[in-house]
Amino acid sequence: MIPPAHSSPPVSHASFVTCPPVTCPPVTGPAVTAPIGDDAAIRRDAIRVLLANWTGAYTVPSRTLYPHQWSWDSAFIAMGNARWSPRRARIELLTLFGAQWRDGRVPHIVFNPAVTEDAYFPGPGFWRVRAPSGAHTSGIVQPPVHALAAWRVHLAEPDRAFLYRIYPRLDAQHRYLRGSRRMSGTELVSIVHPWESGMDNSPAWDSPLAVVPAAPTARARRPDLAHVSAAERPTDRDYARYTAIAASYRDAGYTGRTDFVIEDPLFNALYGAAEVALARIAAVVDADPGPHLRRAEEITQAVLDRLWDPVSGVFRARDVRTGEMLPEDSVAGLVPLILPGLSTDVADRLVATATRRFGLNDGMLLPSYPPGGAAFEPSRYWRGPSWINTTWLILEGLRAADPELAPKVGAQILRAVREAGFREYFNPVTGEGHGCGDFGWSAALALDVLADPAMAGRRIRSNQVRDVR
Ligand code: 2M8
Repeated sequence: MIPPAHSSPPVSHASFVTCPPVTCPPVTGPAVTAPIGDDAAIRRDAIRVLLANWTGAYTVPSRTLYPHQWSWDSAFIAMGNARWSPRRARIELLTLFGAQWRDGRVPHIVFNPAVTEDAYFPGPGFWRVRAPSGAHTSGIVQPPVHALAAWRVHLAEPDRAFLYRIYPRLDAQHRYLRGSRRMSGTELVSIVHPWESGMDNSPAWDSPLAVVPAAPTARARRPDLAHVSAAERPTDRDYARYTAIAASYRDAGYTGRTDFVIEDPLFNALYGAAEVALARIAAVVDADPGPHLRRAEEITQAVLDRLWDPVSGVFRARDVRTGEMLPEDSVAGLVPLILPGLSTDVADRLVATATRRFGLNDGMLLPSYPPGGAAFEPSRYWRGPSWINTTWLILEGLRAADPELAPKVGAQILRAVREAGFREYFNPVTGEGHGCGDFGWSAALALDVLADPAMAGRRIRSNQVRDVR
Protein backbone atom coordinates (compact mmCIF):
# COMPACT_ATOMS: atom_id res chain seq x y z
CA MET A 1 0.00 0.00 0.00
CA ILE A 2 1.27 3.47 -0.88
CA PRO A 3 0.76 6.13 1.76
CA PRO A 4 -1.63 8.99 1.04
CA ALA A 5 -0.23 11.62 -1.29
CA HIS A 6 1.29 14.79 0.04
CA SER A 7 2.01 17.91 -1.93
CA SER A 8 5.74 18.03 -1.21
CA PRO A 9 8.06 16.04 -3.44
CA PRO A 10 9.16 12.59 -2.33
CA VAL A 11 12.03 12.60 0.10
CA SER A 12 15.02 10.67 -1.05
CA HIS A 13 16.39 8.63 1.79
CA ALA A 14 19.88 8.76 0.35
CA SER A 15 19.85 12.51 -0.27
CA PHE A 16 19.73 13.15 3.47
CA VAL A 17 22.87 11.33 4.39
CA THR A 18 25.49 13.59 2.90
CA CYS A 19 28.29 12.80 5.33
CA PRO A 20 30.75 10.10 4.34
CA PRO A 21 29.82 6.69 5.69
CA VAL A 22 30.62 6.23 9.34
CA THR A 23 33.07 3.47 10.04
CA CYS A 24 32.13 1.35 13.02
CA PRO A 25 35.03 -0.06 15.00
CA PRO A 26 34.70 -3.81 15.41
CA VAL A 27 32.53 -4.70 18.36
CA THR A 28 34.29 -6.71 21.00
CA GLY A 29 33.64 -7.75 24.56
CA PRO A 30 30.75 -9.42 26.32
CA ALA A 31 27.20 -8.05 26.40
CA VAL A 32 26.65 -5.58 29.23
CA THR A 33 24.56 -7.51 31.68
CA ALA A 34 26.91 -7.62 34.68
CA PRO A 35 27.31 -4.65 37.03
CA ILE A 36 29.68 -2.02 35.72
CA GLY A 37 31.97 0.28 37.66
CA ASP A 38 32.39 4.03 37.99
CA ASP A 39 31.17 6.88 35.77
CA ALA A 40 34.06 6.53 33.33
CA ALA A 41 33.22 2.86 32.94
CA ILE A 42 29.53 3.66 32.39
CA ARG A 43 30.49 6.13 29.69
CA ARG A 44 32.84 3.69 28.00
CA ASP A 45 30.31 0.88 28.04
CA ALA A 46 27.44 3.11 26.93
CA ILE A 47 29.46 4.11 23.87
CA ARG A 48 30.28 0.45 23.26
CA VAL A 49 26.55 -0.39 23.23
CA LEU A 50 25.78 2.49 20.87
CA LEU A 51 28.57 1.37 18.55
CA ALA A 52 27.37 -2.23 18.67
CA ASN A 53 23.82 -1.18 17.79
CA TRP A 54 24.87 1.26 15.05
CA THR A 55 24.05 0.09 11.53
CA GLY A 56 25.91 2.78 9.58
CA ALA A 57 22.92 5.13 9.32
CA TYR A 58 20.98 4.64 12.57
CA THR A 59 21.01 2.74 15.85
CA VAL A 60 18.78 -0.26 16.53
CA PRO A 61 17.22 -0.30 20.02
CA SER A 62 18.45 -3.88 20.43
CA ARG A 63 20.28 -6.29 18.13
CA THR A 64 18.00 -9.10 19.27
CA LEU A 65 14.51 -7.85 20.21
CA TYR A 66 14.25 -4.72 18.03
CA PRO A 67 16.44 -5.10 14.94
CA HIS A 68 15.08 -2.10 12.98
CA GLN A 69 14.94 1.68 13.43
CA TRP A 70 12.34 2.91 15.93
CA SER A 71 11.14 6.48 15.85
CA TRP A 72 11.27 7.75 19.40
CA ASP A 73 14.19 5.48 20.26
CA SER A 74 16.20 7.26 17.58
CA ALA A 75 15.32 10.65 19.08
CA PHE A 76 16.51 9.58 22.56
CA ILE A 77 19.56 7.88 21.10
CA ALA A 78 20.44 11.01 19.12
CA MET A 79 20.40 13.06 22.32
CA GLY A 80 22.87 10.62 23.89
CA ASN A 81 25.02 10.38 20.78
CA ALA A 82 25.16 14.17 20.70
CA ARG A 83 27.34 13.92 23.82
CA TRP A 84 30.16 12.10 22.05
CA SER A 85 29.43 12.07 18.31
CA PRO A 86 27.08 14.87 17.21
CA ARG A 87 27.63 13.86 13.60
CA ARG A 88 26.27 10.40 14.29
CA ALA A 89 23.33 12.01 16.10
CA ARG A 90 22.51 14.13 13.05
CA ILE A 91 22.71 11.12 10.74
CA GLU A 92 20.39 9.17 13.07
CA LEU A 93 17.66 11.82 12.83
CA LEU A 94 18.14 12.50 9.13
CA THR A 95 17.87 8.79 8.36
CA LEU A 96 14.60 8.54 10.29
CA PHE A 97 13.14 11.58 8.55
CA GLY A 98 14.35 10.13 5.25
CA ALA A 99 11.51 7.61 5.64
CA GLN A 100 8.89 10.29 6.34
CA TRP A 101 5.64 9.89 4.41
CA ARG A 102 4.29 12.47 2.02
CA ASP A 103 1.59 13.40 4.52
CA GLY A 104 4.32 14.28 7.03
CA ARG A 105 3.96 11.31 9.35
CA VAL A 106 7.14 9.81 10.71
CA PRO A 107 6.59 6.05 10.91
CA HIS A 108 7.23 4.30 14.20
CA ILE A 109 9.42 1.65 12.56
CA VAL A 110 11.68 1.89 9.51
CA PHE A 111 12.53 -1.66 8.54
CA ASN A 112 16.03 -2.82 7.76
CA PRO A 113 15.78 -4.68 4.42
CA ALA A 114 18.68 -6.90 5.44
CA VAL A 115 16.70 -8.37 8.35
CA THR A 116 14.38 -11.29 7.63
CA GLU A 117 10.60 -10.94 7.97
CA ASP A 118 10.41 -13.46 10.80
CA ALA A 119 12.91 -11.59 13.02
CA TYR A 120 10.26 -9.17 14.30
CA PHE A 121 6.47 -9.15 14.34
CA PRO A 122 4.71 -7.33 12.80
CA GLY A 123 7.24 -6.90 10.02
CA PRO A 124 7.07 -5.17 6.64
CA GLY A 125 4.88 -7.94 5.20
CA PHE A 126 2.17 -7.06 7.72
CA TRP A 127 2.28 -3.28 7.27
CA ARG A 128 2.60 -3.37 3.44
CA VAL A 129 3.95 0.16 3.22
CA ARG A 130 6.66 1.78 1.16
CA ALA A 131 7.62 5.33 2.05
CA PRO A 132 8.49 7.71 -0.81
CA SER A 133 12.17 6.91 -0.21
CA GLY A 134 11.41 3.25 -0.94
CA ALA A 135 11.91 2.23 2.69
CA HIS A 136 9.49 -0.29 4.17
CA THR A 137 7.89 1.22 7.25
CA SER A 138 5.04 0.76 9.69
CA GLY A 139 2.00 3.05 9.33
CA ILE A 140 1.66 4.44 12.84
CA VAL A 141 3.64 7.02 14.80
CA GLN A 142 5.32 7.44 18.20
CA PRO A 143 5.60 10.34 20.67
CA PRO A 144 7.04 13.41 18.88
CA VAL A 145 10.22 14.00 20.86
CA HIS A 146 12.20 14.65 17.66
CA ALA A 147 12.23 18.46 17.57
CA LEU A 148 13.58 18.46 21.11
CA ALA A 149 16.23 15.96 20.00
CA ALA A 150 17.19 18.04 16.96
CA TRP A 151 17.57 21.12 19.12
CA ARG A 152 19.70 19.30 21.68
CA VAL A 153 21.89 17.88 18.93
CA HIS A 154 22.38 21.41 17.58
CA LEU A 155 23.26 22.71 21.05
CA ALA A 156 25.89 19.99 21.42
CA GLU A 157 27.57 21.11 18.19
CA PRO A 158 25.90 24.05 16.42
CA ASP A 159 25.17 23.16 12.81
CA ARG A 160 22.79 25.47 10.99
CA ALA A 161 22.92 23.36 7.83
CA PHE A 162 21.51 20.45 9.83
CA LEU A 163 18.72 22.61 11.21
CA TYR A 164 17.91 23.98 7.74
CA ARG A 165 17.57 20.41 6.53
CA ILE A 166 15.57 18.98 9.41
CA TYR A 167 13.26 21.92 10.20
CA PRO A 168 10.86 21.46 7.24
CA ARG A 169 10.65 17.75 8.07
CA LEU A 170 9.85 18.43 11.73
CA ASP A 171 7.35 21.06 10.72
CA ALA A 172 5.65 18.55 8.38
CA GLN A 173 5.61 15.95 11.18
CA HIS A 174 3.71 18.38 13.39
CA ARG A 175 1.44 19.43 10.51
CA TYR A 176 0.43 15.78 10.11
CA LEU A 177 -0.40 15.49 13.80
CA ARG A 178 -2.34 18.75 13.77
CA GLY A 179 -4.14 18.01 10.52
CA SER A 180 -4.97 14.33 10.92
CA ARG A 181 -4.88 13.50 14.61
CA ARG A 182 -6.95 16.19 16.33
CA MET A 183 -9.88 13.86 16.77
CA SER A 184 -11.77 15.55 19.59
CA GLY A 185 -11.86 18.94 17.89
CA THR A 186 -9.48 20.38 20.51
CA GLU A 187 -5.77 21.14 20.25
CA LEU A 188 -4.88 17.70 21.58
CA VAL A 189 -3.83 14.92 19.24
CA SER A 190 -4.97 11.33 19.57
CA ILE A 191 -3.11 8.08 19.31
CA VAL A 192 -4.90 5.28 17.46
CA HIS A 193 -2.87 2.33 18.71
CA PRO A 194 -1.21 1.44 22.06
CA TRP A 195 2.12 1.15 20.19
CA GLU A 196 1.82 4.87 19.40
CA SER A 197 2.02 5.69 23.11
CA GLY A 198 5.45 4.07 23.40
CA MET A 199 4.08 2.53 26.64
CA ASP A 200 2.20 -0.25 24.85
CA ASN A 201 1.37 -2.50 27.75
CA SER A 202 0.44 0.22 30.25
CA PRO A 203 -2.43 -0.65 32.64
CA ALA A 204 -3.96 2.63 31.48
CA TRP A 205 -4.85 0.89 28.20
CA ASP A 206 -6.57 -2.11 29.84
CA SER A 207 -10.05 -0.64 29.83
CA PRO A 208 -10.10 0.71 26.25
CA LEU A 209 -8.46 -2.52 25.02
CA ALA A 210 -11.02 -4.69 26.80
CA VAL A 211 -13.63 -3.77 24.19
CA VAL A 212 -11.36 -4.56 21.23
CA PRO A 213 -12.23 -7.96 19.77
CA ALA A 214 -9.17 -10.22 19.84
CA ALA A 215 -10.14 -12.37 16.87
CA PRO A 216 -8.36 -15.70 16.50
CA THR A 217 -7.34 -14.58 13.00
CA ALA A 218 -5.42 -11.74 14.60
CA ARG A 219 -3.18 -14.17 16.47
CA ALA A 220 0.30 -12.78 16.55
CA ARG A 221 3.54 -14.60 16.03
CA ARG A 222 5.84 -13.88 18.95
CA PRO A 223 9.52 -13.72 17.96
CA ASP A 224 9.96 -11.46 21.01
CA LEU A 225 9.55 -14.51 23.26
CA ALA A 226 12.70 -16.05 21.83
CA HIS A 227 14.66 -13.22 23.45
CA VAL A 228 12.78 -12.26 26.62
CA SER A 229 10.78 -14.32 29.12
CA ALA A 230 7.00 -14.33 28.54
CA ALA A 231 6.61 -13.13 32.16
CA GLU A 232 8.28 -9.82 31.18
CA ARG A 233 6.33 -9.23 27.94
CA PRO A 234 2.66 -8.53 27.00
CA THR A 235 0.29 -11.50 27.01
CA ASP A 236 -0.83 -13.28 23.82
CA ARG A 237 -4.28 -11.84 24.33
CA ASP A 238 -2.93 -8.28 24.34
CA TYR A 239 -0.79 -9.04 21.28
CA ALA A 240 -3.87 -10.30 19.45
CA ARG A 241 -5.57 -6.99 20.21
CA TYR A 242 -2.56 -4.94 19.10
CA THR A 243 -2.54 -6.92 15.88
CA ALA A 244 -6.28 -6.52 15.31
CA ILE A 245 -6.15 -2.72 15.73
CA ALA A 246 -3.10 -2.39 13.47
CA ALA A 247 -4.71 -4.59 10.79
CA SER A 248 -7.93 -2.57 10.81
CA TYR A 249 -6.00 0.71 10.54
CA ARG A 250 -3.93 -0.72 7.68
CA ASP A 251 -7.05 -1.93 5.88
CA ALA A 252 -8.54 1.56 6.18
CA GLY A 253 -5.51 3.01 4.38
CA TYR A 254 -3.88 4.33 7.56
CA THR A 255 -6.43 7.07 8.04
CA GLY A 256 -9.31 7.80 10.38
CA ARG A 257 -10.14 6.27 13.72
CA THR A 258 -9.59 2.81 15.11
CA ASP A 259 -11.19 1.00 18.07
CA PHE A 260 -8.59 2.76 20.23
CA VAL A 261 -8.60 6.59 20.15
CA ILE A 262 -6.87 8.13 23.14
CA GLU A 263 -5.54 11.53 24.17
CA ASP A 264 -2.40 10.60 26.06
CA PRO A 265 -0.66 13.04 28.43
CA LEU A 266 2.85 11.86 27.53
CA PHE A 267 2.29 12.15 23.78
CA ASN A 268 0.64 15.55 24.04
CA ALA A 269 3.17 16.93 26.53
CA LEU A 270 6.01 16.01 24.19
CA TYR A 271 4.06 17.50 21.29
CA GLY A 272 3.76 20.79 23.21
CA ALA A 273 7.41 20.79 24.35
CA ALA A 274 8.45 20.01 20.77
CA GLU A 275 6.64 23.13 19.55
CA VAL A 276 8.85 25.19 21.89
CA ALA A 277 11.91 23.45 20.46
CA LEU A 278 10.58 24.12 16.94
CA ALA A 279 10.30 27.82 17.80
CA ARG A 280 13.98 27.83 18.80
CA ILE A 281 14.96 26.04 15.61
CA ALA A 282 12.77 28.38 13.52
CA ALA A 283 14.64 31.38 14.92
CA VAL A 284 17.94 29.90 13.70
CA VAL A 285 16.70 29.02 10.21
CA ASP A 286 15.04 32.39 9.53
CA ALA A 287 11.51 31.04 9.93
CA ASP A 288 8.84 32.54 12.17
CA PRO A 289 8.90 31.15 15.73
CA GLY A 290 5.58 32.87 16.55
CA PRO A 291 3.15 30.16 15.38
CA HIS A 292 5.13 27.48 17.24
CA LEU A 293 5.07 29.44 20.48
CA ARG A 294 1.34 30.09 20.11
CA ARG A 295 0.68 26.42 19.49
CA ALA A 296 2.82 25.43 22.49
CA GLU A 297 0.61 27.64 24.66
CA GLU A 298 -2.60 26.26 23.17
CA ILE A 299 -1.47 22.66 23.57
CA THR A 300 -0.40 23.29 27.17
CA GLN A 301 -3.79 24.81 27.93
CA ALA A 302 -5.61 21.90 26.28
CA VAL A 303 -3.52 19.36 28.22
CA LEU A 304 -4.61 21.15 31.39
CA ASP A 305 -8.24 21.53 30.37
CA ARG A 306 -8.76 17.96 29.20
CA LEU A 307 -6.27 15.76 31.01
CA TRP A 308 -5.55 17.27 34.45
CA ASP A 309 -7.18 15.42 37.34
CA PRO A 310 -7.07 17.84 40.29
CA VAL A 311 -8.30 15.18 42.69
CA SER A 312 -5.43 12.75 42.17
CA GLY A 313 -2.86 15.44 41.24
CA VAL A 314 -1.80 13.76 38.00
CA PHE A 315 -2.67 13.93 34.31
CA ARG A 316 -4.83 11.11 32.93
CA ALA A 317 -5.47 9.87 29.41
CA ARG A 318 -8.89 10.51 27.89
CA ASP A 319 -10.79 8.04 25.74
CA VAL A 320 -12.03 10.08 22.78
CA ARG A 321 -14.62 7.43 21.84
CA THR A 322 -16.41 7.61 25.18
CA GLY A 323 -15.32 11.10 26.20
CA GLU A 324 -14.27 9.69 29.61
CA MET A 325 -10.96 9.97 31.42
CA LEU A 326 -9.32 6.58 31.87
CA PRO A 327 -9.22 5.28 35.44
CA GLU A 328 -5.57 4.15 35.66
CA ASP A 329 -2.57 6.42 36.30
CA SER A 330 0.88 5.86 34.91
CA VAL A 331 4.16 7.72 34.67
CA ALA A 332 2.76 9.25 31.43
CA GLY A 333 0.64 11.47 33.67
CA LEU A 334 3.77 13.04 35.18
CA VAL A 335 5.43 13.86 31.86
CA PRO A 336 3.57 17.21 31.37
CA LEU A 337 6.12 18.44 33.92
CA ILE A 338 8.28 18.96 30.84
CA LEU A 339 5.93 21.64 29.45
CA PRO A 340 7.66 25.01 29.84
CA GLY A 341 4.33 26.83 30.26
CA LEU A 342 2.95 24.71 33.09
CA SER A 343 1.94 26.73 36.16
CA THR A 344 3.98 26.38 39.34
CA ASP A 345 0.91 25.14 41.23
CA VAL A 346 0.35 22.23 38.88
CA ALA A 347 4.08 21.47 38.66
CA ASP A 348 4.26 21.35 42.48
CA ARG A 349 1.31 18.94 42.65
CA LEU A 350 2.95 16.70 40.07
CA VAL A 351 6.18 16.61 42.06
CA ALA A 352 4.16 15.73 45.16
CA THR A 353 2.42 12.90 43.28
CA ALA A 354 5.73 11.66 41.89
CA THR A 355 7.30 11.54 45.34
CA ARG A 356 4.31 10.24 47.31
CA ARG A 357 2.55 7.84 44.95
CA PHE A 358 5.41 6.87 42.65
CA GLY A 359 8.04 6.75 45.40
CA LEU A 360 10.42 9.05 43.53
CA ASN A 361 12.18 10.29 46.65
CA ASP A 362 12.49 6.93 48.37
CA GLY A 363 15.63 5.78 46.64
CA MET A 364 13.35 3.64 44.46
CA LEU A 365 13.68 3.94 40.69
CA LEU A 366 10.74 5.80 39.16
CA PRO A 367 8.16 3.11 38.25
CA SER A 368 6.05 3.26 35.11
CA TYR A 369 2.94 2.55 37.18
CA PRO A 370 2.33 3.36 40.88
CA PRO A 371 3.48 0.51 43.13
CA GLY A 372 0.26 0.76 45.17
CA GLY A 373 -1.92 0.20 42.08
CA ALA A 374 -3.84 -3.05 41.56
CA ALA A 375 -2.17 -3.76 38.20
CA PHE A 376 1.43 -3.27 39.41
CA GLU A 377 3.84 -5.90 38.06
CA PRO A 378 7.42 -4.81 38.76
CA SER A 379 9.06 -6.83 36.01
CA ARG A 380 6.46 -6.87 33.24
CA TYR A 381 6.96 -4.50 30.34
CA TRP A 382 5.35 -1.08 31.04
CA ARG A 383 3.22 -2.37 33.94
CA GLY A 384 5.50 -1.19 36.73
CA PRO A 385 9.17 -1.40 35.79
CA SER A 386 11.31 1.69 35.70
CA TRP A 387 12.43 2.87 32.26
CA ILE A 388 15.35 5.18 31.60
CA ASN A 389 13.51 7.28 29.01
CA THR A 390 10.46 8.14 31.13
CA THR A 391 12.70 8.77 34.15
CA TRP A 392 14.82 11.07 31.96
CA LEU A 393 11.71 12.99 30.81
CA ILE A 394 10.71 13.55 34.44
CA LEU A 395 14.28 14.64 35.19
CA GLU A 396 13.99 17.22 32.40
CA GLY A 397 10.82 18.61 33.99
CA LEU A 398 12.34 18.61 37.47
CA ARG A 399 15.16 20.93 36.39
CA ALA A 400 12.63 23.74 36.69
CA ALA A 401 10.08 22.28 39.08
CA ASP A 402 12.46 20.96 41.74
CA PRO A 403 16.15 21.66 41.06
CA GLU A 404 17.11 19.89 44.31
CA LEU A 405 15.39 16.67 43.30
CA ALA A 406 16.60 16.67 39.66
CA PRO A 407 20.20 15.54 40.36
CA LYS A 408 18.89 12.76 42.60
CA VAL A 409 16.81 11.43 39.73
CA GLY A 410 19.84 11.66 37.44
CA ALA A 411 21.77 9.69 40.05
CA GLN A 412 19.03 7.03 40.03
CA ILE A 413 19.47 6.61 36.29
CA LEU A 414 23.20 6.12 36.75
CA ARG A 415 22.66 3.74 39.65
CA ALA A 416 20.25 1.61 37.61
CA VAL A 417 22.69 1.09 34.74
CA ARG A 418 25.68 0.77 37.08
CA GLU A 419 24.02 -2.04 39.02
CA ALA A 420 22.18 -3.90 36.28
CA GLY A 421 23.75 -2.78 32.98
CA PHE A 422 21.96 -1.17 30.03
CA ARG A 423 18.83 -3.24 30.38
CA GLU A 424 15.56 -2.31 28.72
CA TYR A 425 13.76 -1.89 32.07
CA PHE A 426 14.37 -2.34 35.78
CA ASN A 427 12.46 -3.64 38.76
CA PRO A 428 11.87 -0.36 40.65
CA VAL A 429 12.07 -2.04 44.04
CA THR A 430 15.07 -4.37 43.63
CA GLY A 431 16.87 -2.65 40.74
CA GLU A 432 17.07 -5.96 38.86
CA GLY A 433 17.31 -5.60 35.07
CA HIS A 434 14.63 -6.97 32.72
CA GLY A 435 13.80 -7.14 29.03
CA CYS A 436 16.69 -7.15 26.60
CA GLY A 437 20.28 -6.14 27.35
CA ASP A 438 22.45 -3.58 25.52
CA PHE A 439 19.38 -1.41 25.02
CA GLY A 440 19.96 1.76 22.99
CA TRP A 441 18.17 4.53 24.88
CA SER A 442 19.32 3.20 28.29
CA ALA A 443 22.92 3.67 27.11
CA ALA A 444 22.28 6.97 25.30
CA LEU A 445 20.41 8.72 28.09
CA ALA A 446 22.92 7.56 30.71
CA LEU A 447 25.54 9.31 28.57
CA ASP A 448 23.40 12.44 28.51
CA VAL A 449 23.06 12.40 32.30
CA LEU A 450 26.80 11.87 32.74
CA ALA A 451 27.53 14.91 30.57
CA ASP A 452 25.12 17.11 32.51
CA PRO A 453 26.86 19.73 34.68
CA ALA A 454 24.04 19.54 37.23
CA MET A 455 24.98 15.91 37.83
CA ALA A 456 28.50 16.96 38.75
CA GLY A 457 27.03 18.77 41.74
CA ARG A 458 26.83 22.15 40.06
CA ARG A 459 23.69 24.14 40.78
CA ILE A 460 21.32 24.93 37.94
CA ARG A 461 21.23 28.67 37.42
CA SER A 462 17.78 30.19 37.68
CA ASN A 463 17.86 31.45 34.08
CA GLN A 464 18.26 27.85 32.90
CA VAL A 465 15.04 26.69 34.46
CA ARG A 466 11.76 26.38 32.58
CA ASP A 467 13.92 26.03 29.52
CA VAL A 468 13.75 23.37 26.86
CA ARG A 469 17.51 23.28 26.50
C1 2M8 B 1 8.50 -1.34 22.47
O1 2M8 B 1 7.50 -1.42 21.47
C2 2M8 B 1 7.57 -2.33 20.36
C3 2M8 B 1 6.45 -1.96 19.41
O2 2M8 B 1 6.66 -0.67 18.91
C4 2M8 B 1 7.48 -3.77 20.75
O3 2M8 B 1 7.17 -4.10 21.91
O4 2M8 B 1 7.71 -4.62 19.88
C5 2M8 B 1 8.16 -0.10 23.33
O5 2M8 B 1 8.89 -0.10 24.52
C6 2M8 B 1 8.43 1.18 22.54
O6 2M8 B 1 8.28 2.31 23.33
C7 2M8 B 1 9.83 1.17 21.93
O7 2M8 B 1 9.95 2.27 21.07
C8 2M8 B 1 10.10 -0.12 21.14
C9 2M8 B 1 11.56 -0.23 20.70
O8 2M8 B 1 12.41 -0.02 21.79
O9 2M8 B 1 9.80 -1.26 21.95
